Amino acid sequence: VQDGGLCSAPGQCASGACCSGVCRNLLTDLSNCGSCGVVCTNPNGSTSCSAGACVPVCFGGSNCDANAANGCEVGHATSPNTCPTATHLGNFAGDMACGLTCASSTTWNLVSSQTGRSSRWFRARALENAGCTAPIQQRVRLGVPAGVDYDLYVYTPCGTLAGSSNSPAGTSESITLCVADTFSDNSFDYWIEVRWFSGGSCSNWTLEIDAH
Ligand SMILES: [Ca+2]
Ligand SMILES: [Ca+2]
Ligand SMILES: [Ca+2]
Repeated sequence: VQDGGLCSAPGQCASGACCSGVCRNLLTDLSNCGSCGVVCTNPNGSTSCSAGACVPVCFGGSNCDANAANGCEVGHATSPNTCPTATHLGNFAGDMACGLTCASSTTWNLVSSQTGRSSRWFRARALENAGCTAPIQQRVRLGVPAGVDYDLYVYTPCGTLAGSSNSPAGTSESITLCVADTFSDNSFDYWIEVRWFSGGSCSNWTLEIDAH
């Protein structure tokens, strides 16, 4: 019996195997690759069955579980949320000068740290706490593993770009936000986009927010 023909036992097939009553070529069949029932899939790229093994090609994802049959199961390109549904990380002090004596506070304090392997949205609020005349600042940094290119964008508010950082693959990104002090409350909200650009990695990016 030739491939695609009905069979009732493995020995009946001219080549390949008898899978669920049909002769299949286990060397090339995407739905029976290597053995009956092994399906080659890839949610982030393409795949093929070659010499009885699934061969995924990643695009916007990575194969991190050593299972070629499910392809590049970690997706980098697709974000689980959007600017309006960004994850709120908190309210953080932004005054460059703090306290009763208005001492300078030019050092940065790490106030939030996040990790991930896909594009992602966050938001936070920079607070003006001191009456001193000093800019309100916040710094956003993105650590990027080798082999993948993520870029960093900040918006105030959604849809209005306030800053971007677009370094090559494997290179960290950084954006400093600075608002001049006036007599009114200069606290401000900002939205952060971690956006995959190219490449892939099974290691996490690390997003860090520095405040004063
Ligand atoms: Ca996999
Ligand atoms: Ca980049
Ligand atoms: Ca003010």
